Amino acid sequence: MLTLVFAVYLSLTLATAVSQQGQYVSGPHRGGAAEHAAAEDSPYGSLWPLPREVRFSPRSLRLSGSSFQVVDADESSAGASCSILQNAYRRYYEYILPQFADERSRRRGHHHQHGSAAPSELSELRVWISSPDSDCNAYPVATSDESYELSVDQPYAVLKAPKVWGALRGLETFSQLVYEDVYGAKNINVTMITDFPRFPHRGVLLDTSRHFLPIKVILANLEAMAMNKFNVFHWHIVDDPSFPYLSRTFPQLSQMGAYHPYTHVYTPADVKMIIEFARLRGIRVIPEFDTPGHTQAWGKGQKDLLTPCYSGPSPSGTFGPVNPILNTTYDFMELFFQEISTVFPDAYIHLGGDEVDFSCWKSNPDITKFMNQHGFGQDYTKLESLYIQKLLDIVTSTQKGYMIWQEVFDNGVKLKADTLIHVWKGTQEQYRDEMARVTSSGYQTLLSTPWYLNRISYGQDWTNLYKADPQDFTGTDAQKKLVIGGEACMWGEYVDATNLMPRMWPRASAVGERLWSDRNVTNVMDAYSRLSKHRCRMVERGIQAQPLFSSSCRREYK
Ligand code: CP6
Repeated sequence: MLTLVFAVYLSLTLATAVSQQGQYVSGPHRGGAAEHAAAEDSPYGSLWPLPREVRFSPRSLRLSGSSFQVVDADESSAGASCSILQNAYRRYYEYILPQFADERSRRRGHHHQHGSAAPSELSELRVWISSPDSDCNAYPVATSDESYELSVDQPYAVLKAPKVWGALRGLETFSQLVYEDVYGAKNINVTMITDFPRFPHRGVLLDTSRHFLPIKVILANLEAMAMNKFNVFHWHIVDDPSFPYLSRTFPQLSQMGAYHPYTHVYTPADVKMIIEFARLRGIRVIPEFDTPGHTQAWGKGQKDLLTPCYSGPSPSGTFGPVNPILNTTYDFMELFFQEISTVFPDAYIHLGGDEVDFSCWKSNPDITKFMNQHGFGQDYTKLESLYIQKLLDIVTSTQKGYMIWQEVFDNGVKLKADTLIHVWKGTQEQYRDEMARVTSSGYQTLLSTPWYLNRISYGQDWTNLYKADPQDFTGTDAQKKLVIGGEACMWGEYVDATNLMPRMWPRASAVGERLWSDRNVTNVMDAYSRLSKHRCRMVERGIQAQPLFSSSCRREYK
């Protein structure tokens, strides 16, 4: 272990962030992803989301482009065959020293001598995976360890993490510590960081049904998610307007239901690529196949799946939700979800269950007869629950866990104990009450209501996103522990590849910090300073993140 002696250091614990701001106005992170604005600089430079514990020394070290490298520590349980790490080293080297990345790839194999760094130079970042099993070849899961410790000191920095997932988060943090001086040279201050996430589920929802999102945009968004330490891509892949998922078992679903059967579909190879790209960044991919509502596009390629609506005594030619009274419906769902369970490696599938419109069911005489036979009276939530119950049993038999929108819980459907309830509705008061109800029933929950990024308004709405807290409700400690995190949602009615990224970033970053950092990290002025710089860094890395307010970046988007 390194013993770090800080001749002068500020122990900037979270509680003292506010009081010490004044002492550190000309802190170490002037420059770097520089951003020019009138507001006072944060003592934490451009770190986003804020780590648990940060100790900066004023002593700065130079990163030499010709010799700096990211390497496996000798003690590490992960080696050269660990693609997650090797891939991440390359990525972050390029972000840290873009002007040297090409040269470095030519020099590969010519190893720099350990310990030969000039004074005040940082020669290496050594990445040390300390657990015997690094998780190198695994997929990230809900319980993956994302903690890490980072010590930046002479002659080399050490990033120690039990698993590769923590190493990924730590590499991002390391890259955020690097700043550029007035001559354009890269520097980093002697720093100690201990970090781990507040919540295990930190998601972003993309809707690829209202508008088809090209693979390129999905990948760019995953890249931006990694910069903000998000770890779940909730892929709302199909819905009413289109069915872009190319199913091997039921190819006619996208053949008939996609906006275009060849150009506006996600092939099995596309899906594989997205899942692997996400894995390399420690991001889980949870697909959502929303039923029984939001299924208009399914009906185009699957005969008899949807309920025929009636106008008086005869069918009107329109269709409603999935038809819950036919055995063929469940035969289809079984085959379909068998496929989904093999295509998507995550242990969870999101099954939707939101916003079911009963008017079509009400119009259909066969449904009415079924309702009477089952003694459901006029209570269509009972019919909805019957359908969901059967679906949950089908999905359970594929060995998957499930997430569902809050309506399924509200309707009293019997759920497996490990079901995740996704809260998305209502006012602040209503969603707090809902979180309290869900957790008092013993279910795990995650929040999206305050984080609908598709809703926009004039001004700095990120502060509202930032202030929302998923544990702000009345309940016991045991209830609070059932909150696993939240998701920023980008519904696609008014969003496609032309406006997704600026609408998402840096607004989603506000949610990212809420879900990663300590709950006491709530200083909006401090956040503004760091987020402005973080936004410029995203722009430098090619992300079209929109500005927070009047400002400039050292390197504007090009
Ligand atoms: N689609 C689906 C949607 C929405 C939901 N589910 C939605 C509802 C309200 C707003 C935005 C989106 N478009 N399938 C709700 C979970 Cl404001």
